Amino acid sequence: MFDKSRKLFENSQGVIPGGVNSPVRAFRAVGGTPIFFREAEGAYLRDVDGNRFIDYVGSWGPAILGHAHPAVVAAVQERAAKGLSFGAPTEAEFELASRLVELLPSIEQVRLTSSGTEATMSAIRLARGFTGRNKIIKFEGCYHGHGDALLVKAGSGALTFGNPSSAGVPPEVVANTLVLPYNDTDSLDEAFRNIGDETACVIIEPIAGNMNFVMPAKTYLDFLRSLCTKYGVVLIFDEVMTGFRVGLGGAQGYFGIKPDLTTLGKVIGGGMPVGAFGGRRDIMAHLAPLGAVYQAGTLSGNPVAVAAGLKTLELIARPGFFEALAMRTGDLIAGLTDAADAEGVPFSGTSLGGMFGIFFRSQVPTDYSGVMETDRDRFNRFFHAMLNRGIYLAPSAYEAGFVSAAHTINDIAETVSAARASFAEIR
Ligand code: KE4
Repeated sequence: MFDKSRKLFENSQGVIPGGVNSPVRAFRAVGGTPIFFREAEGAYLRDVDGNRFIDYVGSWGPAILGHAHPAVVAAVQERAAKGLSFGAPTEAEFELASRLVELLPSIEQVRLTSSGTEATMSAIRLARGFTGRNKIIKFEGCYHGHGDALLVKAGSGALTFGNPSSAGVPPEVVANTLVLPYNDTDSLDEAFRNIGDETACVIIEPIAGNMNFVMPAKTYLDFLRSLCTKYGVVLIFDEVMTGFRVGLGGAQGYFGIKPDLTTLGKVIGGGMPVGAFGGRRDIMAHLAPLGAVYQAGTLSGNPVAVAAGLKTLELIARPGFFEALAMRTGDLIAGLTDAADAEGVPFSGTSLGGMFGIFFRSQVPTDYSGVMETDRDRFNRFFHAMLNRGIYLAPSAYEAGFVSAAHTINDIAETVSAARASFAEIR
């Protein structure tokens, strides 16, 4: 079933570390051999062995329209024929910036990058330059890309600063990064009382999609917003994953909370390399060439990538798009939950817009410790049972899942049927 993937994986490990260009693709969490894909269309992936899968990864979020949407492909082809990159301003990046400003009221100005990591790394440098402060706060279970200051694990005590979570990150680089429990107001209150005046920014996933799918309490985010305002701390919503995925207004629109800066990626590139960070004009004014905070990128605002992003944003802004997507995703979660119940497997699921989480645990977790209580071994067996039935889930128990506008009612039914058999297999 996966012979060619196995052979390709063996070969690629000779020239690419671990055979992959991003660790989560290596199937280390779930075991087995990563699947090498040849092509994709709509809700379906086709691997090098010719197997077809219904895709619930969607390139980790970007494929919200489904793969190879004809209008997006045409926009890319048309733009590419006029030149791939100029390293100079183009009208298209002005259009994309204008569209982001129009869609997210908290964004008065925005700068484009080529990845989410660049966006978050730049946003933190900007917050530090704007406030003149060095400390930053992030949360356990949240991931913001592989920028050094954010590769940090919680310190031993509640208020002890982080230690590197990766080799190659000097301790002094994360000595100013405090890691707090997610969705916990007491630790937030204590931290701000102790270091609020020295803190440049808080960066948070307003819905945590990197410890599966964890929705914080609105009161928690409201409290965070009020503390940042009180202490002059820049509130950064990292919406690289949630932006234009949970709704047209992102998580900030869903919760009705205005961050000072927002980072974006994934959907805004429609599958091509685009990231962005933006927000209050008075903060963005500190960016070079206007201000003293340096930030740059050869391919930032690349016209071909921007063309894919512009067309994607145009199509998802159509009336009823997110209502239909949310309904389809909700149908998936309801079907999976019924199937698990029927087989007596402890399971729970939740979703918002086109993003979902599934847990081998009876209740949906509300924080990192709750996620750690889920039955990871059972998830891994379920992952492979579904893979063998033509369903491609995220290869980790700690990742969110994604539905596209191309997923049909029949795709959901096929997925639920495969899940029923898979739950029976792993019971
Ligand atoms: P990139 O540098 O991978 O474009 O974006 C980093 C990033 C920043 N912020 C959030 C909230 C993110 O989810 C991400 C990247 N997400 C992962 C999926 N968990 C990308 C997959 C991968 O690392 O290969």
